[in-house]
Amino acid sequence: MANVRSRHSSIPGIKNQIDVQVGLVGDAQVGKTSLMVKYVQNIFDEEYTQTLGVNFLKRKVNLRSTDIIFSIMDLGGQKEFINMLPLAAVGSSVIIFMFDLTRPKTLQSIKDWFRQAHGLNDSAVPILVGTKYDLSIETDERVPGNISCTAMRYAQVMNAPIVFCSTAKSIHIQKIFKIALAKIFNLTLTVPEIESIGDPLLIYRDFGNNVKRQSKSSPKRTGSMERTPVSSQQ
Ligand SMILES: Nc1nc2c(ncn2[C@@H]2O[C@H](COP(=O)(O)OP(=O)(O)O)[C@@H](O)[C@H]2O)c(=O)[nH]1
Ligand SMILES: [Mg+2]
Repeated sequence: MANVRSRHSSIPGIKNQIDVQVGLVGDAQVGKTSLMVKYVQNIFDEEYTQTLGVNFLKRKVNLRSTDIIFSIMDLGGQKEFINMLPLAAVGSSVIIFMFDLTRPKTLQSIKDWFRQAHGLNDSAVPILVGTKYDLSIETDERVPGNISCTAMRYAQVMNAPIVFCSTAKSIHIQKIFKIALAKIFNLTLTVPEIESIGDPLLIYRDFGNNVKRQSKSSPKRTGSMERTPVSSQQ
């Protein structure tokens, strides 16, 4: 089990504690800070405040008789903050790669984010998250199929669970972190998967398992992100 720090308590009534660091990466304005604030404080604020460098917030959740302390590291998305990437990637058990479902270019950038973060830390569980599901269905009622299909191919190559979410409408926010815990601690999750194109995808059973033991020749790594065209339509 990589990158988790645990403290066992021998005092009755004091729970064991495990620290789990989660790194959020992705282009500017995809919704990293919003996701972190929503998950930790249950607040969604439409005002955009640019994140400078790295922010972090903590949230405690209970897993059986253990307190899990999530430290969520939120990286500024501007390219000039790429040198801060080690702060979000190194030491994280989970790296959440985020793109905006209304801006296909932000999905294309995941290739770079993944390459760089994976180079710094190949034992973290990757999770691919498409944000602003509410906005993406506003005009069309369904998220455009091509971005869903491309994102699914990326998830396959990254061996990453994939989740579409909306911070504004509270869709799948808690589930992202439940999936993270399930993958780190090898737990069985009973949350139903959502695999239909156009729906808010939630696919996790086959991806992100045994990340450390994943070899380059693994059957999961069937595609290449390089060969995957991403529509540039906005
Ligand atoms: N409609 C909608 N807007 C969102 C959502 N998530 C983030 N935003 C907005 O997108 C903008 C950028 O979000 P922010 O969290 O600052 O992005 P960051 O640069 O990746 O940290 C802000 O104006 C947010 O209010 C969402 O799920 N739905
Ligand atoms: Mg931010």
